[in-house]
Amino acid sequence: MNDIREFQERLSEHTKTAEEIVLRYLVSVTGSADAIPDRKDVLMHLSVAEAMNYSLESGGKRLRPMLMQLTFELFHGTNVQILHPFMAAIEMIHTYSLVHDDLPAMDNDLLRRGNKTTHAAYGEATAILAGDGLLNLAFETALLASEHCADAGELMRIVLALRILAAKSGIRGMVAGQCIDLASEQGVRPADAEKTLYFIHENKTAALIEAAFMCGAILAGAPATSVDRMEEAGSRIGHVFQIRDDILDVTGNTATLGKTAGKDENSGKLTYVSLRGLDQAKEDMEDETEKAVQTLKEAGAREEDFIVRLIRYLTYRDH
Ligand code: GRG
Repeated sequence: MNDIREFQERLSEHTKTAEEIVLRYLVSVTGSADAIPDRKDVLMHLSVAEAMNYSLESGGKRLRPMLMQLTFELFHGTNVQILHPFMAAIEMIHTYSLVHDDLPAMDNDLLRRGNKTTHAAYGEATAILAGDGLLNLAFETALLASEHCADAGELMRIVLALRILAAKSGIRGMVAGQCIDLASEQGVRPADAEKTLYFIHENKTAALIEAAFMCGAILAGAPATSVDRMEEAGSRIGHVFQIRDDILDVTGNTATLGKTAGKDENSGKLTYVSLRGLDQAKEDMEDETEKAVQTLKEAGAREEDFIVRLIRYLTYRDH
């Protein structure tokens, strides 16, 4: 019991730290409007900037920046000045994807992180632009790391981390997963449901988690073999995360989740639970977790390390 309480306390400290780092890089609402020529235009511009900050400030588990920081520490990284902009960048990319996913043309939801979705609060056009703004701000922010690199080796690591972040969130990563997910929701029935679902989860969910692990390792100066290992761990953890998400859609409630529960089940969507059943889904999630922990241990993590405890916690998270 004490163990669980101690873990929860450390989790909220880590969440607070990650959040504080991310929010340092919010866009300046009034400052960014200085160059707009006409008063009337300024209002639209201000509301997009405000909507960007609204979506970033509205909570969330801050899991991706947290995992990046823990991986950086696992590989004994020291220059946090190059890490922090990347932590903010990955949360901005994640947040933009949620803002766009909630739009009427996609998942069409009014509740996110316990708050109104961005389009529900600011209107659709503003939410689309806020997502676009966040995606670009992410790369602008990650590039700030280059102002703090100590030598040419560190600059190369920043470039490599940028490439990973761009690829994992783009058309060969998260966007690809979203495309196939949307197609399956629009009634395109895959010939091989299991393979298709694996592809969706690997890209829509796991790709960004892989990026978090890989960027943390790269920025800390870990060798290529360790970066590959972290990609594998990230992939497994991404699948665990998504299986848990699918389970929560069935067993969770809207108030705790902070988003609409039961949506996938009601729409007859292809999910891990609809494919394998609740019991098998739980079993598979636990197997994947063990394999992910093993990979982390091969990279030097110990059972008692917070990163390992966090990975285990993902199988029983309630939101
Ligand atoms: C719009 C290109 C584009 C992609 C959208 C993120 C996403 C892809 C869709 C959202 C729906 C969904 C179930 C995605 C799977 C990943 C996932 C579970 C996201 C929610 O992440 P959490 O739980 O969210 O970490 P918080 O709010 O805690 O940050």
